[in-house]
This record gives sequence, structure tokens and C-alpha cells, in this order.
Amino acid sequence: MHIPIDLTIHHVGDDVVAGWPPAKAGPLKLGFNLPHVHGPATLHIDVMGTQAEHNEVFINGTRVGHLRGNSSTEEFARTELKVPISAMKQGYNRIMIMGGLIDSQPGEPDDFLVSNIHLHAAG
Ligand SMILES: [Ca+2]
Repeated sequence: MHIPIDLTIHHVGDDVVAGWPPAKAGPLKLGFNLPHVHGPATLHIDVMGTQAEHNEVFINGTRVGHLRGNSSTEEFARTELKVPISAMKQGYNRIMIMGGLIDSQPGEPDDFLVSNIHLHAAG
């Protein structure tokens, strides 16, 4: 079962970056519906322009991992995260992507793009 969550490009962060859509304040929050939950799933997120080590991803408040690092500003790279069955539920589910801080610039939130967010689920 292939579930598109949000295929558009989102800018997570706090800066104005030329050529990027404006950043929204705070973490990126999206939702998706699951008709049923039969097994673990894989979450796909394309990512570009990261500097922080850990840009975390949560499903319904459960941390499922962090985005792979991709410092390129020209090409997206795909992150694949395993989502345990316990993190999902039938009906409406929430996903949150929380940008981290850049290690070499204390207190500076990372700025990056995510796109093509979708889920491959059992059943
Ligand atoms: Ca920043």
C-alpha cells in the first residue's frame, strides 16, 4: 500500500534562502490517513541541504529516526526510515519533522528542504 503524504517541497528552518520556499516557523507537521495497520512500514523522505547531524522524524510522537545527511544544495537524497507497527494507528496519523541545531554554529537551527514524503505500508 503506497500512501502519498506530501509530495511538495517544504523548507524547514529559520533563514531566508535564495531559491527556496519560505521557512515556516517550528517543526513541519503533516497528516495522513491509514485505512488499516497490518505491519511495519517504510517512510520515504527526500532531503537536501542539511548541516545538522540530527533532524528528527516523529510519527504520532514516536521518534522513528533522523533524516540522512545531504549537504548538497542541488540534488535531493532519499531517506528511508522503518516505522514500527506500534507507532501507527488506523485513521489519522501525524508526522513531524523537527530540524536540529548545527554543531559548528551553536544555537543555529539547520535549514533544509524535504519533499516527496510517502509511506509504503503492509497490506
Ligand atoms: Ca538557520
